[in-house]
Amino acid sequence: MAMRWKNTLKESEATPESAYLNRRQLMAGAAGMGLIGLPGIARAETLDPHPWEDITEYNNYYEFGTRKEDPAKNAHMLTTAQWSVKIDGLVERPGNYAFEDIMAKMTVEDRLYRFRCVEAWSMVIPWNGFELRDLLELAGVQSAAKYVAFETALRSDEMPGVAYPVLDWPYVEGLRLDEAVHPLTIMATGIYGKDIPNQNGAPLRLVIPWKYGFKSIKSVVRISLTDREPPTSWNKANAHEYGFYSNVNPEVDHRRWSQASERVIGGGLFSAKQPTQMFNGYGEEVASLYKGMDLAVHY
Ligand SMILES: Nc1nc2c(c(=O)[nH]1)N[C@H]1C(S)=C(S)[C@@H](COP(=O)(O)O)O[C@H]1N2
Ligand SMILES: [Mo]
Repeated sequence: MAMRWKNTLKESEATPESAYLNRRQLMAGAAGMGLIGLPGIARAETLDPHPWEDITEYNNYYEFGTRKEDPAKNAHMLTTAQWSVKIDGLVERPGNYAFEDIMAKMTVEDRLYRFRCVEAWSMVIPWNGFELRDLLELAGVQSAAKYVAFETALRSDEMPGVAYPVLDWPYVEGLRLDEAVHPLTIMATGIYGKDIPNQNGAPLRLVIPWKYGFKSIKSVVRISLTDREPPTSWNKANAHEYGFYSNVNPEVDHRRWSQASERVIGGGLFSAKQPTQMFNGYGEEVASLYKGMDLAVHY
């Protein structure tokens, strides 16, 4: 890739929360920095981030319960101190990477992304995070690696939801290597410039903006490079409804509901509906990854 993809301001020029809420101010800042021509910046023009409350009080994090309000109530139980990520499999430098050591080496950026859940709702979230490819580079990916597997912490004493066999715990996810090293794919560590709340997947969670939300696995403790497509939690739970790819696609419906439109979270009773975009609006950047693939087969 010729140019490092950035869609918002650098951390050193971090925009305060109030400025995020003022689109004109945000755009004025971007114009001042001469970034308007970049694809992501142009997109920022039409994106209004959701309020902090929507992002942190309406969550899916089944380890803390299956109701949308459960994670905000229960996730405080999760201990995030002394966090480390085990990176293993087909890498040059396997080991336990302490969260602090990772953060010391990574470049944290602001990324304002659309977020589309497979349940047909959406939000716009101002993440802070680093590109996953930089972390993978730290561990050194071997040439035989083709996929990346991810695992969430499993702590029965801190996670009341894992007492119920809703999913086969721990929560696991996976990406093809080219998806994992795509510059849009980040490990998020913050929202609105604050540390990411536990209910959103502290201290670090994956975000792949062109895929359904369940691919964005929370509170990651292990990343394994493999040569085979790894198992994923929702696919194991119901393979007919949830595939490995799970790219946002308005033309391929869920078995039980349409994916053509989405409910925009917020606005109470009058919560708006909007048409869902192919690859959640990121087709320009990612469609080439799926050239020649039948996306109705590889859903
Ligand atoms: N470990 C884990 N990760 C998870 C989930 C989960 O239940 N457990 N839910 C997924 C789903 S379905 C969605 S929509 C997003 C929600 O992220 P948010 O709460 O930050 O909006 O997290 C995803 N990551
Ligand atoms: Mo979801």
